[in-house]
Amino acid sequence: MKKDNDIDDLIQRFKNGEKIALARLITIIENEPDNAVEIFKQFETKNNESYIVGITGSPGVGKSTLTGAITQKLLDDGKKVGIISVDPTSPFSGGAFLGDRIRMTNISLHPNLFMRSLASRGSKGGLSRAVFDISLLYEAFGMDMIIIETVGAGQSEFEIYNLAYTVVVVLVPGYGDAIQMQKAGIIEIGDIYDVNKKDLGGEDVAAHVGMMLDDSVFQSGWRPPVSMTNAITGEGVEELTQNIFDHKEHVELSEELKNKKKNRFVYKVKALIHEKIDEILLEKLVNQQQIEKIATTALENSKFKIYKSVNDVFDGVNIDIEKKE
Ligand SMILES: Nc1nc2c(ncn2[C@@H]2O[C@H](COP(=O)(O)OP(=O)(O)OP(=O)(O)O)[C@@H](O)[C@H]2O)c(=O)[nH]1
Ligand SMILES: [Mg+2]
Repeated sequence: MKKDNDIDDLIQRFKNGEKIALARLITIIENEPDNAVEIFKQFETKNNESYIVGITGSPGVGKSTLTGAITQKLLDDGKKVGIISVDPTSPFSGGAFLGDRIRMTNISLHPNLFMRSLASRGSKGGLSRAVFDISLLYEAFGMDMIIIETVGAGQSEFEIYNLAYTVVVVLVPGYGDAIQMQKAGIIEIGDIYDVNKKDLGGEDVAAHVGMMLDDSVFQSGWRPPVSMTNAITGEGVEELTQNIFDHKEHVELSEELKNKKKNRFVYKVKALIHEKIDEILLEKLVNQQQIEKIATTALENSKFKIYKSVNDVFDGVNIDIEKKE
């Protein structure tokens, strides 16, 4: 546990808008999730709202470059932006992060921008916890827009559509045919599609996506638009950014935003309850020492008994949980 006055001081500086205090608080929450309660308690009266955009797509399609280009536009409009980049391919939190850093150096010093990269492994309490907690801190910090960049759709530890209000799916030329896209579940999750690297072609990919969208039914009344960009030169980025704002307006005018916000919290509450249940059960049923004992006994005697030994833990246990009213 951090000393209370440490955290108090950081919170004060955070409330004064110091980016360095935001960075420290993120680090504390990532490494010592138990401190989250202490930290978030301080924001009880705050009710800041950020709009959350998810940018997803296969490795190397240009998500970071695009994020940089979109962010530049938002900063030019005087918006405060928080970025969270998740890189599941990097085993080290420093790895791909460095590359992202280099691509974004020209804007990363902007006073209205804050960015954080996360490796998919290594966050205590899990990746989805870290992403959520950082987004919550960004909201407390007064970000207008939060952009979450994550590889892939559906394979990540957390699903981007549980957190973001607008999901942008980024594709590239030569992505493959419509069937592959459908198999990858890509057509279901995007609110917006973008074919990046248009300098290398990609009209066929855009046409395929368009055709598939034409065949789909959109109950929300929003038909995902398809744009083409060159993230390096910025060509098409204006249109993509406009699409994001159009979708934002669409969800704001309907009930959708309310549902999305609720979904984001339902997802989080479930995760937190799972954590608590794990904690309680481990405490009541078996402690760490007993777990280790079962493991060593199995290793020393018969490793094939491991299943039985774990089952034995539950043998005759009466899990009598009373429901709170
Ligand atoms: N030709 C071309 N190259 C691009 C374009 N956009 C990005 N790139 C390049 O594609 C490579 C990958 O770009 P990133 O922005 O790192 O892609 P990413 O999707 O964030 O990559 P990961 O986070 O590693 O999955 C870099 O070398 C970029 O310079 C584009 O529009 N055209
Ligand atoms: Mg990236």
